[in-house]
Amino acid sequence: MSGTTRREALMPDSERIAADLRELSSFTESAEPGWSRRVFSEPYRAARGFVEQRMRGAGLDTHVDAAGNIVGRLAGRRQTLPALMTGSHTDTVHAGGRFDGMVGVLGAIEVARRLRETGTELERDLYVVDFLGEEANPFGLSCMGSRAIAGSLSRDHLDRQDETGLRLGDAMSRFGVAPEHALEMAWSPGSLQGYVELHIEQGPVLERGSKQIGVVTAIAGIERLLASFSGRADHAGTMPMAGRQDALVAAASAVLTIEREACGAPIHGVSTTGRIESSPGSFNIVPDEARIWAEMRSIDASWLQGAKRRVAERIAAEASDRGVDAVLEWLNDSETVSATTSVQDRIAGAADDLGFCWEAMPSGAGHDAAHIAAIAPMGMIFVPSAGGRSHVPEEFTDVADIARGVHLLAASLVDLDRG
Ligand code: HGY
Ligand code: MN
Ligand code: MN
Ligand code: MN
Repeated sequence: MSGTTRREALMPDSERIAADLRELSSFTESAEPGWSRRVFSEPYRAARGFVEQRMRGAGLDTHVDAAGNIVGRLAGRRQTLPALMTGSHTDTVHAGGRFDGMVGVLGAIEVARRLRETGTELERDLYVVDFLGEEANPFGLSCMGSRAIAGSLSRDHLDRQDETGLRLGDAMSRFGVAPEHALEMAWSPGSLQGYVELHIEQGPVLERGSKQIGVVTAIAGIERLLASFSGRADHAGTMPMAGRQDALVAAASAVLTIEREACGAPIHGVSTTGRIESSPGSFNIVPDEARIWAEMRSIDASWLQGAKRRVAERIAAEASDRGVDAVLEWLNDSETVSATTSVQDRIAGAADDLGFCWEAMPSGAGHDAAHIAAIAPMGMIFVPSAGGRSHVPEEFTDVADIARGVHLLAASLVDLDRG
């Protein structure tokens, strides 16, 4: 069968993908709007059971590794060759969408089905992975499972605590995984020929440009900040403005500093303060304590490091002018990572052969791919997000767009398999 015929033959079954997405989206934490399937939650556990069952139904041998990743394997002809890997995640943000991550896991399972149904036997093993805990979470560590596979999960990570004081390592143990072994389970560089992740774009670029496919060039680095402000409580009616040490105003000033810094980024930069808290929280008491949870991202690594430094200096100075102490704790989430040019070229070539219009673009969102890139040549395929919305109940990608992404994922993996 010629290359083109083989590619056409790998066209996925859209109805099957849509049915799987519907069923997976039924596992959600509450009656709130949107989808909530946080890492370690019961709906997450149940959803993983569904995913493992679908992997097996697609002919994948499955196991759960020490870090809690569900790993499915489709044996290739020559199993000593460096393997191929694809996958994504099935945890969600709180009140989020039903496509972020899911498209990459269910799409990869559909690829495995189509390879078997068309008798397309790969030279190499193909691994399909549902990575544990990709989303930001109360432990402050995203991409738990892909870090373990990449060998970048550390003991410090396992010691991170949520707001109840529960250690991440203990939460993993309660979930049935073996965190101690997760520290020693890294896949060796060279064990993988390539990793390709299919994901929704989560932004407006493809829709605005009327493109069907994004070929990802880089994944933004993410720096997260927990800033605490301590001032002095006073009577809100009697203390003159000039004499106040208002922690909440200092925090609000920091929020604007963080936003302004990103707005001035020369190439690419975004920043968000997702949460602010203050106490004592009464109309008539000047707040003496405040905290903000923020993050900054960029594909421009040097700008990101400079931005961290400038923001830290400015926040400290503005707080000091107000007689407020500021304590900043930075949590590096992930480094800026470039996709591998040769993998990008394979994806773009397959997209051309399939007649899909595509554009090369960076990812402002973080992904498991950013960590797997440490041990494998990495590429990502984006499909459009309606209105550019994600991490919200309105998140939507049309099944025809998803099917194009799955088709391209299959064709790209077949091309990579040829070496
Ligand atoms: O936050 C992110 O960028 C990803 O969607 N988890
Ligand atoms: Mn995601
Ligand atoms: Mn996400
Ligand atoms: Mn991802």
